[in-house]
Amino acid sequence: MAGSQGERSCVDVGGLYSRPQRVGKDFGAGSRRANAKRDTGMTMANLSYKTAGESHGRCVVALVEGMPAGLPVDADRINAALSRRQGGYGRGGRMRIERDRVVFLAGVRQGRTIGSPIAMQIENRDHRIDRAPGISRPRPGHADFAGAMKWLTTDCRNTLERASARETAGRVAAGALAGVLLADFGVECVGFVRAIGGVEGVVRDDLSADQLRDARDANEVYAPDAQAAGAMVAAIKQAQSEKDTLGGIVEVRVFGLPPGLGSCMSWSERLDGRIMGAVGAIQAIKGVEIGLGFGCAARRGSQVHDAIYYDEARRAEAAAGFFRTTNRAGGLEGGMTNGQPLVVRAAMKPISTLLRGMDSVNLQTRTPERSDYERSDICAVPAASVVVEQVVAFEVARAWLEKFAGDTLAEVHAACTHYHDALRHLGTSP
Ligand code: EPS
Repeated sequence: MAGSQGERSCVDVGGLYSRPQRVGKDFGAGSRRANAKRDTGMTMANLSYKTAGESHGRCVVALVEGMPAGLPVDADRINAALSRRQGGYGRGGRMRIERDRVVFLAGVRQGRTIGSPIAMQIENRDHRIDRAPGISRPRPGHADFAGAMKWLTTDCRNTLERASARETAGRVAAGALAGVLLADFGVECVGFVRAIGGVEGVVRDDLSADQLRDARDANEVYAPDAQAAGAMVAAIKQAQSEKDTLGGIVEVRVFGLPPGLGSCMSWSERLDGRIMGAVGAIQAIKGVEIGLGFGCAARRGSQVHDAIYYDEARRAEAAAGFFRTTNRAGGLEGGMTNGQPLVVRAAMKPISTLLRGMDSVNLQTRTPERSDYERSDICAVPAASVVVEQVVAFEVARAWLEKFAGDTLAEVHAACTHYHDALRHLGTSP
């Protein structure tokens, strides 16, 4: 049987940055060294990231730790994600000023990661934080009011500078870097817009990653349903003319995942909870669901769960021949991937800065006044689809490196190969 202790410890993975041979997506038979390392009880830094930066400060910074050495950092891919985040119909004047591009400050040599923390910087062209006016009439829905109470101030400026969705440029840079890792294993995350302002598109469940991406990229609201996309643009124009804002629903599908990422052994290891937490922590997100999500509640079990089948001819695929004809679970059972595409949806509230304002209170005088207005977006749902896509990518990459740990990319490949080899032989004689 593949994966015995002796077998694991004697196979070499080759040079530091070399990749073991892969056979299409079946990952072939490979080294056991990464697992041998895990058997020694050696601990490795978890993949994690932090961001720093204020909306009108000098820059946004993302600091990523735990990335294996030897990953070619595809700056074009990261910049493409940053540009997509800046785009989408409904954005305000700020996005005509900014030109988000990543600058690697640390962690990379000759185009590859070296295993150290990776610092990425995105410049803010509109940096004027010291000259930006104070805000004392909090915008309902924004962080203004709660932040003023928390930090005992009548000026909401400090709070809003950090609460601003400008910070999501850093999350996208980190997620896109994680996406570079995932792409090396054939895993693709595709985020798109499902609904804006009550206009919902129809998106078939059986689209491939490429089909989904092509349909999404064909219009300026990132909605794969072209007809609905037109109606979404019209809805945004209407909201703008009424000095109002719009929210919507975004969806992310992750293709090419093996079973077994995440774990049911501890609540904090469950991948569903980790994804929901990370997505729920994105600015303006008020709801997150996986697969059928809230739709499960009114159905019977037979209409919720996905029956299991097996096809010997598909044994070389990532799920080792096991398959489902439905994906209501959204690719997760027991907090672990089950070999189906991961499906995550998130509800974004409308932007809280309204041209028409809302009833508020002047924190200095405590008299009723309309809320403050600052230049803002009318609808940032298309941008949010990119942010959620990248935040999900990061959580998946973190789970990936937990299961397939390694100091170098080559070792991560070796661990992955070993697992797929074992999976293909599950339940059969050696
Ligand atoms: C934001 C207000 C606007 C948005 C900003 C988020 O910025 P400004 O006040 O400078 O016009 O454009 O989003 C971004 C800058 C971005 O990069 O997404 C807010 O108040 O949250």
